[in-house]
Amino acid sequence: MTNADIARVFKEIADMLEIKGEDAFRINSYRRVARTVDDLATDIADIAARDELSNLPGVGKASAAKIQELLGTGWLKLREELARQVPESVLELLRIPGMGPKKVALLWQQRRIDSLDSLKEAIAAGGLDDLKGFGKKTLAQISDGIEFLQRSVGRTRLGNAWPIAAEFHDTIAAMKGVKRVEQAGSLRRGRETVGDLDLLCHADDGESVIKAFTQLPGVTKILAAGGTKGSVLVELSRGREIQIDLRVVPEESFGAAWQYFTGSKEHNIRLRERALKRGWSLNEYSLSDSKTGKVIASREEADVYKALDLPWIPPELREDRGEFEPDAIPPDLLTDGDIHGDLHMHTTASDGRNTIEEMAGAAKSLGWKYICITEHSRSSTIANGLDPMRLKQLIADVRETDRKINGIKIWAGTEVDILADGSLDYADDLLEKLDFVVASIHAGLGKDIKTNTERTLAAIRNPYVNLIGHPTGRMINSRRPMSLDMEAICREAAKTRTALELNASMYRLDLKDQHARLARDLGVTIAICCDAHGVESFAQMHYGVLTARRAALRKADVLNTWTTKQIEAFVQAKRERR
Ligand code: DGT
Ligand code: CA
Ligand code: CA
Ligand code: ZN
Repeated sequence: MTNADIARVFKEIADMLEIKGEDAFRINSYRRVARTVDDLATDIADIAARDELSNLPGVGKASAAKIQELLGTGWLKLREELARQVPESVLELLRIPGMGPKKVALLWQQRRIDSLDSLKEAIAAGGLDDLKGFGKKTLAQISDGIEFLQRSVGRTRLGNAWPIAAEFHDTIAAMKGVKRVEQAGSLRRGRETVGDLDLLCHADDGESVIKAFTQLPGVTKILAAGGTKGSVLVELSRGREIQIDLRVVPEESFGAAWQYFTGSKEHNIRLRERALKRGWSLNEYSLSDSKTGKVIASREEADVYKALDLPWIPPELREDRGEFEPDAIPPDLLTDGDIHGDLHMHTTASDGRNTIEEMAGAAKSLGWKYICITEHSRSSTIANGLDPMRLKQLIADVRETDRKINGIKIWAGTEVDILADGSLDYADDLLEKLDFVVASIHAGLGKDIKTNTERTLAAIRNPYVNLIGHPTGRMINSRRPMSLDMEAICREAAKTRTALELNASMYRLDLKDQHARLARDLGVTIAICCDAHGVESFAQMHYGVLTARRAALRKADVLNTWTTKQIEAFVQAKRERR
């Protein structure tokens, strides 16, 4: 069990206790443990092995014993007991945006609502109209939230699917007689969520590979196991599974199969039309002459595209969004290696887990040339935001660390809150002391499009604001985006030379691909940032790059591919513009 698994169990226990109406002190102690474990930089199993669990903040003897029980058996008696009392489907209600344990308790205890479906029915039938705390507006929001949840159900965030896909890829590649394994489907295209995983392989004995595949650890159900295709379910997290399809294909048609199973379906349809016009047919085996059956291309993916007078199209662009047009594929399409640093991150000074030195060290080992430390501002109290005094201290700390550490530039910045009226949480004369300013909206996302847009535009117009952080505020599968006039925002950003963020966190990916493409088309500079709260978050840069490639971003469109000097000039240019 990982730290995250253990934290999740403690959080679930707290939720279940709260839904049952137990006392607040007990509930909070479980929440505290969840937070402590989630924030740990070291593996909890190591701490347990050293018998040091009770040294952790908020972890008493009883909690330590529970952690030991979980690590030892994978089960927790208390959790199972509670689960018998509070059904899983009641816990599901917590996933509705804006719904907390107190509201769920009320619905469950007073109206016997125990699932998304029964809640939906009750609202439709007007059965909750007289329930205290559930006014017309709240009920409308809940209905909206349920619809959103049910639409996203079954799709897994790219960042949750990626490690599992990589693990299965490597395990299969190591099997006897396996010559080649590749990812296909939406994962290869870098979609923000994936329905299932698609793997292709070429092997001496397909049937035995499929058999071994269906018996791998983590498999919870075998859906199909034949000579050329196996399909299984694998546990992602408690109660959530993902399907993995493995297909064995002959070496001579590997390219055609890889092209076909990468999709998208819409892209494939267009490609097949092109083949048909030439009197050819295209399927997962080959591109061939319809009359004679002669194979034109099949071994390599690029051969298929080339025969159809197309350049090889990067998978991220295969969505039938104009990729067949001449010059649609930029020669300098962004790659992972183009990224030189990150401009949005947190340290222990606000709600991060690592120090400035540690973040700099990790960035340096990635070959990056600069980072910018951007702590939360004072309005973000739950994130331990900095008041002006603490920000001044942080600037001094950053400057000192920058002097001490060679080989990487460390800038002092902020992620300043954009307040309700569009003004910022720090005064201009304080912002002026910083090297780079990220401005983000963290509260009050539920307003109308005009209010949200005006609020964002006001921040863009501030001469010290260089980047708008996670512009829509969405959380994939859990929080909808703010409604925004994205075109107006892009136009103003381009005009004022303010960058927009493509937040690379797997929970956000905000701007999303289509918005980033619009921004690019309107001349906006994009910064891809991990919004790291610990050194391990830097690995998420890859999800940001994939999303940027889906938007056809070129290297020069992306601020953090620029040199240190160019970024400093970017900041200066906006300040001098007024
Ligand atoms: P997903 O799994 O919903 O995230 O999306 P994909 O794109 O991975 O779709 P999936 O797993 O159903 O199929 C993988 C690829 O196989 C898909 O992108 C294109 C190809 N494919 C599957 N079924 C069809 C089909 O009926 N027609 C065509 N042209 N291609 C198909
Ligand atoms: Ca798929
Ligand atoms: Ca599939
Ligand atoms: Zn942040």
